[in-house]
Amino acid sequence: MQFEKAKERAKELRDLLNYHSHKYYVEDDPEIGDYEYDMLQRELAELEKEYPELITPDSPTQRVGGSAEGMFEPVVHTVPLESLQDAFSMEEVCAFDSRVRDVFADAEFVVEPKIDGLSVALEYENGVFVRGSTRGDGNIGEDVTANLRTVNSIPLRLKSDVTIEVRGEVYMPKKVFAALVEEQEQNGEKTFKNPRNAAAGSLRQKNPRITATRGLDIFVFNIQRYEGNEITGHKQSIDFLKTLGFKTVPFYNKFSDIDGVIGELERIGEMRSALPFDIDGAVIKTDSFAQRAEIGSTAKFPRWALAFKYPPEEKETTLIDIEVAVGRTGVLTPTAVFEPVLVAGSTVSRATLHNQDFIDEKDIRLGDRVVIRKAGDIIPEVIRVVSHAENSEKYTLPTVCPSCGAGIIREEDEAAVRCVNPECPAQLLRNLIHFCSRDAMDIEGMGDAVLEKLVSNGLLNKASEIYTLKKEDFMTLEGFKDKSSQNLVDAIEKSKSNDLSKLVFALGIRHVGQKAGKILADHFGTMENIMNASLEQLTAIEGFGGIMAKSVADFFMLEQSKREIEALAVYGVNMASQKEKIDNRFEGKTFVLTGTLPTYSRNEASEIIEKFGGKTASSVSKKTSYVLAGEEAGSKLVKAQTLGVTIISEAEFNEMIK
Ligand code: 0OX
Repeated sequence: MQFEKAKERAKELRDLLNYHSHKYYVEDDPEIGDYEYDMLQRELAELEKEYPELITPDSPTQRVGGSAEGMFEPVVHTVPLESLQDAFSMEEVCAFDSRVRDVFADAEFVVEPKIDGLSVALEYENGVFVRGSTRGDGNIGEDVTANLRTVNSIPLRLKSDVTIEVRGEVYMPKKVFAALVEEQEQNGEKTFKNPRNAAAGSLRQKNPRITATRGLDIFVFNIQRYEGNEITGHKQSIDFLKTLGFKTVPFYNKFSDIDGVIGELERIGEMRSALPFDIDGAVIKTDSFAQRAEIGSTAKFPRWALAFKYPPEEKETTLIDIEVAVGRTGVLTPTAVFEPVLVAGSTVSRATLHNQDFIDEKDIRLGDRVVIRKAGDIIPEVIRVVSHAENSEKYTLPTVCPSCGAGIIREEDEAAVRCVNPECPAQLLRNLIHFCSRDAMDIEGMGDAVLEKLVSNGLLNKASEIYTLKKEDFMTLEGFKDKSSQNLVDAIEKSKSNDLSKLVFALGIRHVGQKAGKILADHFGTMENIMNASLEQLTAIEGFGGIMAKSVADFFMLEQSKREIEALAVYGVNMASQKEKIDNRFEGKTFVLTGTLPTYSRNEASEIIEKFGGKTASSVSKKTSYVLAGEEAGSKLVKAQTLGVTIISEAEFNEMIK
């Protein structure tokens, strides 16, 4: 390539890689797969090799891995956790074999799976686990001992009292990942993109209790430091690690020639999708430690090892249909329905198409030949169109709701289009399902099928009506007898005493997941306080974003929402948080804050007033109950004096809230 062209492309690649690296390491939200990233990185490395003057200090090729970040104590690795040189073709594998054989014609290789997780170092003193750390940049990592202790497959005591440091890969099994994503979706939380990101996020939790719930696992594959010197090769070392009680890489076969190695790479490639954990390749390692020492390392990688990367499996199929479903919040979600294909271990026939922008960007049309892949080896996605069907036309989402026929709108700054008809039956059913679900009102037995029957029989038109249902109503439904109907009535009754946080989540306010529901309930104590909260007050809550705050304020502004809450209250549904005992001593009182208070900020003082059921206003009037005045109070104080409004100091205020 010409120098000018190369220079331009190198800049483009640097920018791209830096962007994706930030998405991956910092935001935990990658946009492209590891394989695509590796390919870009490789292209840049090749350009830089041809034109070394193109290397800049910020080039992503100049960084081996992610660097350690503040939150955990740094750990200096006495033996660095080296990284591996990648290979993407069998030619590169053969070239590696030749390089090693130039030094040792009789070299033997061990091939093991390359687990797609996070490398960690585990230190044991006299058989006891004393410290665990992340790889970091290979030289300095982070102390994550407390979190690693929660990984059940990491032995806290070894079967022998040895002092040893080992290296392994912490990962999240595919099944655990799928369950976690489902849970996150249900809670309206952001989902992890793949098992590796989920493992990284879980291992870097500040609270080890959270890590403990994440089902992490480990495979140990290396001795970093060990005093005993009876071990002379890699295979033997893994056998030894097994006898100490470690869970080691599940297969590590030895081969004396490259054909054997290639056969094993192919065998692992075929097994890949059936394995219960993600791998992103296979590692080829020279077995003999003495030979390794002679072959040596470059500044970045050992010369005696190679990582062979498998491309993500892709399959071509025909797009038969695009189904459009109406979600709980009215969003129209298009789903591709294609001829079933076997990808990465299972047959898939559907994949989300997200929204109109996604469809437009890829120009997806009915009847197209499309390429399917599984993101993170799990979630099917359409990656591109191969060819359009004859006479095909651009696809546009329906302009009316497929469920109720009402008009569709697309809000500013949103990729989604939604049906805004509050009575749309598709939304109603989804809302009801959400309302009764376990994390919401937890009404056992009120599942999809029952709710669907109740709605289609006209017995249920809104969530509050659940509390008007009688045993006889259920008895009219097919399959319901005396006992099963009574069980449902009892479950409904029981849900009335749920904590407020469950009700807030159950209302299905956009952007308000389980966590936000709890924050609101804890912060305001009662439903009334939440309903009366101003946008300002909502925005000021810690852990509450502007979008959430607006969504809550908008929800409670609707007459329909107010009526629904009123009805729920009338039917006896609990409207108070159990966390704080409600104390409404300031009910009906309005405070005006002025000047600088000695210890409270304005926000803090307002929060206290609201917690006790009072209100704050910005200007003084005859209706003002108290003016809470601090230093340098100005015109408001004068006005209060003129109107005869009681003026109190912070000390007096403190007396009132005692
Ligand atoms: C893995 C894996 C990672 C030791 C020498 C260079 C790299 N992710 O499964 N790294 C290594 O080897 C280290 N082996 C592995 N199996």
